[in-house]
Amino acid sequence: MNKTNTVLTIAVQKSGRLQNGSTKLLEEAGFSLANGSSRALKSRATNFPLELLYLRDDDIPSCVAEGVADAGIVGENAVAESEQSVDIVDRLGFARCRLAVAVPRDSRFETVEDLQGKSIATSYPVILRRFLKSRGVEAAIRTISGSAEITPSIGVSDAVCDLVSTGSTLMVNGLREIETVMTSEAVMIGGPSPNPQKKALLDRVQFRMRSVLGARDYKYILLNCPNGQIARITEILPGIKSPTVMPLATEGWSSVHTVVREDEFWEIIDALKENGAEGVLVLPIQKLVF
Ligand code: PRT
Ligand code: ZN
Repeated sequence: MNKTNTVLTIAVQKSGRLQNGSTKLLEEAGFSLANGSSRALKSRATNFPLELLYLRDDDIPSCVAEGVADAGIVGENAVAESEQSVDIVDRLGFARCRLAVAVPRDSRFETVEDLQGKSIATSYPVILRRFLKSRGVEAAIRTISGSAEITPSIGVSDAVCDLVSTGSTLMVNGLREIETVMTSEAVMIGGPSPNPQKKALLDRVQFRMRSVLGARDYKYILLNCPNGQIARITEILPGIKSPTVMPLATEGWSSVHTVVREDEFWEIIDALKENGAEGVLVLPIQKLVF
């Protein structure tokens, strides 16, 4: 399979909000990651030619662009802020958040245009500058490495531009969101032109990761219904392929099995019940290979 000694290097966050999701995804994709010292800067998978580099998230895009790592898992916001030439090769669906402009709750500011001539504190000056330009707003950008939310209350800025997930940090700091600058989630990035051996390894890693990600969106569903309702139930079910129908021990009844997207399931459950479905069972799927 991997006859050369080529090893694929993926940079992941050493500690922080991306670390858990990155490790979980790689482990669910079947890579056994050695549990070394928490101070280790790299580790080798024991069952695949894969090495992980543990870095600060901000360093991951440049590390991939410069070829120190072949790929990386990082927030889309960090990729945009870095302006490095890397490709987003997969969207990973965790660490979802948005970069938003927020203002003091009682202020008169309603849109970013109201911040003309004002000051905005942020850790994302590159993205914010581009956003302000696109809206024709000239405002002073105060670059700060963290805790931007505190700056309006201590008189350092009129507004902030920071990451938001639940919104509770903004609320605690008396701030109100007025604009979404970008939405973000964890992404897999790749650098320019990997050699063919590395490309082949990266393809295998991506294939496995996509199988895990695909499975997260789908559920395996089983239900019982009278035989006379099978045709109607099958019409309602938006399965990947035609459902499996098996007779039950009870005369005149069948069990119907299929795979549906979780969001679709909630849309069809009422119609299933109205059409005679009983004992509906919904199970998680570990891997889904299309
Ligand atoms: O040490 P290192 O540099 O590696 O980590 P870091 O401290 O720079 O980043 P970290 O671990 O905090 O975040 C890593 C990535 O997680 C970010 O770049 C985003 O892509 C993603 N992410 C998702 C978030 C959040 N959600 C988030 N809520 N990053 C930060 N926050 C912070 C935000 O800055 C604010 O202070 O959480 C607070 C807001 O949260 P809510 O829930 O109160 O709205
Ligand atoms: Zn960081």
